[in-house]
Amino acid sequence: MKLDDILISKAIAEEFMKDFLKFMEVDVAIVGAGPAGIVTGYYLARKKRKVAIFERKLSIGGGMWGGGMMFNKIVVQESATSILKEFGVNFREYKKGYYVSDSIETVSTLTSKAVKAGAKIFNLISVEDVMMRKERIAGLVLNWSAVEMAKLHIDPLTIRAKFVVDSTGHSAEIANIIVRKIGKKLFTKTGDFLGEKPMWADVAEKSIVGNSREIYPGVYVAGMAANAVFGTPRMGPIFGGMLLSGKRVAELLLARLKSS
Ligand code: 48H
Repeated sequence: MKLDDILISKAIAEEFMKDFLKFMEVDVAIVGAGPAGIVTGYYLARKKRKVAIFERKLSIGGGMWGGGMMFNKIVVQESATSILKEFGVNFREYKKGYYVSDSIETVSTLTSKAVKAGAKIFNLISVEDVMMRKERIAGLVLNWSAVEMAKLHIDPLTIRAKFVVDSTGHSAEIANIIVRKIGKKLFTKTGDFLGEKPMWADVAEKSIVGNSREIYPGVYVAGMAANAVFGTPRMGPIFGGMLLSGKRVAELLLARLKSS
């Protein structure tokens, strides 16, 4: 059989567009495919929720690939090893309570499991704004990252979501958009974005699951962004909190979706 160049192009364009149209209305739209966003997507998709993850970069996995300072190992504490086990990621005990896994294996396994569970990941798309309905966020405003990078004046497209998750990491971009455009109305002590505090792994990892929750009607925060929103320290290259945070937000959303 002779290969037809045009059929190859049509296959890509048509199949992508089918997916894009299918995921224009979702239960949960997740911003950022770092470890927290991927884990959130996995637990939602596993329960048959329609979930799309939008990632600005070409690569999936956020800050996990590089481990700590490009030594591509990550540390996970005891309380999160059950998640590694559930995903089938290999790890070994370094010292009592400190477990180490290969960052490449971890990112690729989390991603593969999330996609196979049904979470749809769109890479190279940046979320530049939110869609608002009354006092609630009801969707995301998307553009190609290439448009963003080239600073082209091209209008975005919009998707509808029952709930949005901000898992954009240190920058907590969705929380910042809300404060900038809507005012100090986050569910923090002052309503403001409180900002990440300096390194303190123990406090950071103990706080992150509690910080992983709704921050504005219709918007939840997971991962590093959760500590940034609530003014809690960073934790360095220990990733248990990211996994536990993603799982926690998925559990909260599953309960909300059930009751809505
Ligand atoms: C689309 C976006 C947008 C946008 C950002 O940084 P991440 O890996 O985030 P987490 O929370 O899953 O994991 C944090 C961890 O990697 C980390 O940085 C740690 C533990 N640091 C501790 C420390 O002390 O430094 O992933 C976020 C993803 C990235 O891939 C971004 O490209 C993406 O979100 N993203 N995607 N639209 N507006 N903003």
